[in-house]
Amino acid sequence: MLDASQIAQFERDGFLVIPSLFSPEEVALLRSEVSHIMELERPEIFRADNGEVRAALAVHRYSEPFHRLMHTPRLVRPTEQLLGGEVYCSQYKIVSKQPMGALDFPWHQDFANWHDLDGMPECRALNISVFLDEVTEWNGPVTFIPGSHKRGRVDSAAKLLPGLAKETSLAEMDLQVIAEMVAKGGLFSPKGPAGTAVLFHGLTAHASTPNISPWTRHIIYLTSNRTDNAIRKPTRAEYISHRDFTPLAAGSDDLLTAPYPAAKPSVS
Ligand SMILES: O=C(O)CCC(=O)C(=O)O
Repeated sequence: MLDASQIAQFERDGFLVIPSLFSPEEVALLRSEVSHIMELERPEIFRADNGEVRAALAVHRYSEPFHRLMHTPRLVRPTEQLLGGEVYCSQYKIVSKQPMGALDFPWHQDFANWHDLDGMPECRALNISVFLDEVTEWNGPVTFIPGSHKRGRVDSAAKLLPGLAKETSLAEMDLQVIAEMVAKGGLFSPKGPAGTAVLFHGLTAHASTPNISPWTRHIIYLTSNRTDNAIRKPTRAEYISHRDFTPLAAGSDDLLTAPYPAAKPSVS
């Protein structure tokens, strides 16, 4: 659970970093699963024309460790606490930045797509991300504009990006608005070891540069939306914006490392 100062920080900045939320053992289990997932050919795995993976969506549907991860109380409870009620999983993905890769994410607010492409009524949704690799200034960290969520939804223009499914795009923000937000709030890129988590508001402006390092950068994103704010008019595939509005139930805290039926977790 978050304490009062963490909640105040989230409300002030629009994001909150939680160092070492997951242990090296838990991270190792998830990383070994990622290496299997990145080899799969499935519609949920988005690749650019040059073969670079941008993201693997709906990972809970084909990976038991990732299914368990989304039910760990360390992810579910802070989200419920910040959103003030029961939540369901509206999107769940691993975003990949391959060594020396070309893929980036221009400045955007996630709520723009949730609202315009999925019909989410209000911004009562947020992301919790977990680093699966150490994130440094070189491997394409996500950069946030502190306090930018307070400006509300701003104008954006749909931009097609390499490796995104054709029915989706990125809601790129206007450069002048970004400059004004940065003049007020500055820039901040959370960095740190694998296992670090970052919670961020659906209206917080963020972007990420390509990975210029020889190291991979995988980050998991669990997007949770309040069940009373479920999406009304989805236009994207179900594996991009989920229609199962069942509240996320938290399991036991050792869920991830508890014994698996097979000797080794595997993807199906
Ligand atoms: O992981 C990244 O580099 C950014 C991902 C992102 O901004 C998004 O999925 O909205």
